[in-house]
Amino acid sequence: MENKVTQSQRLGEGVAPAPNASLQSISYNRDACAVGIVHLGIGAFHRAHQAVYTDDVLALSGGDWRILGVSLRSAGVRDQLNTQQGLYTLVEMDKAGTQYRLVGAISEVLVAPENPQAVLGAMVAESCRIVSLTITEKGYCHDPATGRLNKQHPDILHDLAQPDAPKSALGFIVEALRRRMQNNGSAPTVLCCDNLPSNGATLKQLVIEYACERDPALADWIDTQVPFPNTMVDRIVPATRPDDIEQLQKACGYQDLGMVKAERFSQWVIEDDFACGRPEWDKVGATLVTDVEPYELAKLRMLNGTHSALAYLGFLAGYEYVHEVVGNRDFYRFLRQLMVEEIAPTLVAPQGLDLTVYTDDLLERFANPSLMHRTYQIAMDGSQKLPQRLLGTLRDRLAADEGIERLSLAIAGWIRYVMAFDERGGDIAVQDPLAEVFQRIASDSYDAQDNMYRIDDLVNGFLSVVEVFGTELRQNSQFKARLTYWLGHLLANGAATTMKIFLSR
Ligand code: NAI
Ligand code: CS2
Repeated sequence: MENKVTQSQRLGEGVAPAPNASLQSISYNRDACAVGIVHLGIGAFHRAHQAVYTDDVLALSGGDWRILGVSLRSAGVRDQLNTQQGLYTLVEMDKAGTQYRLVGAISEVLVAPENPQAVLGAMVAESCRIVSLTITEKGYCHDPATGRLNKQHPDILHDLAQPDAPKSALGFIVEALRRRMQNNGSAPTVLCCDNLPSNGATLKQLVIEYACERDPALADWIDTQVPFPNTMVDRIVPATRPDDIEQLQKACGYQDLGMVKAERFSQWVIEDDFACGRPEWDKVGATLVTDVEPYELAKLRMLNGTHSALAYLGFLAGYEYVHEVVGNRDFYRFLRQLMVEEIAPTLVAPQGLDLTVYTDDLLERFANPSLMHRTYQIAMDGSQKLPQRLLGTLRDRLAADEGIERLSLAIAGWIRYVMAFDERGGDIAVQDPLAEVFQRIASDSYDAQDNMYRIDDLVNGFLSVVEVFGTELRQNSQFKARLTYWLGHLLANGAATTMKIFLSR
């Protein structure tokens, strides 16, 4: 049986091991289940979330729903998983302890840059009934403020010039759909599982915008034939660190370079709109609904908005990990007030969700010390995250003439972070598609003679980045004033002292 693991050997080498009681193994015949899903973006989150739900369905009732993973960028995960027949370990950690389970839903991984035709072939096959994605917010080649296609994105320019050898997810999806239309084939469902607002609808609009550039008739076919259901996805899945691999080896007796770790909590809310079937995810804990919006807005604003706030302010204060930030009493109080006083009032809670209970549940999840979730990881790609995490909330608060102090301090924290130097004089390696733009704004706002930053220039410069802030926020005098005030404090006093100043008001 391929699902065996061996003591002090790599997972998948197939030698009968000494059974490890704490390791939940595969309980179904993987070879009896054909591939039915092609997943673009075979990263940690997919392997700890959608693939686990799908693995549970296969264990429950079988079916041709195995997953062909695709990396559109690099060979790392392919090299980790293909030598172990797609098998990997999920390590679930919380205060109740640690659980280990093998996940068998993934059949293999393809690396698109090495063989784009193999990826297209898998997406075009009639057996492919779902194309799903977790390619990060920046993978959509869109303007984060408007959700519209960035037609000047290098990958889009490449794909329009070489449509049969695409680089972008949009390029792969549209070329595959074109071939399926030409073959008079069935239309798959395209299932976005990224943290985007109205993620399915946003992706559909981007796909149609791109398809219009190639063939309006194709765009019409996609518009009428291909479902793009919205989803809300939630599980905290930090990037795997070398320590995690070592700890797994000590616990289970084998090396698994493709392992992933996650909190025990997991939630998946899916719009039930599929063209040619889906796994029975509702039988294994997912929630199928007609309207995902209330769930998605609550999660993106309450969890992700607060995550981003603590990532920037916590990193600046010198905290490497999320649990350390919420372990600081000042930061804990600030984050709880941010959720209760400024975010929750903008929401209509999904049926059955008490937003105050949700607030405390989120803070408890953030406090999980086992995850070792780095503030630096959450801080990346902020230009692609802020619009749906903090700026939508800000706009609603301004429209309601309600207070924006905590939101302003959080956004000031992001500006201070992307200025790319920390509070101890070190550099911050800002990971963001617009990092160079931010660097230029910061340097243009620096007064060498006085050895200080002109804060008005900083604020005006950052608010002029329309891909993040759109066009109207820079006109809002209240927001500009409060952003200027808190950015001034962060530059003069640092994040920890600024937090004390905030709480003492
Ligand atoms: P990861 O870094 O493990 O994987 C990212 C995947 O996206 C990789 O396969 C990478 O090749 C691909 N990718 C990156 N840039 C791309 C681009 N420009 N075009 C195409 N593919 C690209 O990250 P992880 O943890 O899997 O998260 C991925 C996404 O999943 C997040 O950005 C978020 O939208 C969503 N998510 C993540 C959660 C988490 O806790 N990690 C929880 C909820 C949602
Ligand atoms: C995090 C999310 O890295 C980040 O930006 O805020 O990945 C977060 O862990 C998930 O959305 C939780 O569901």
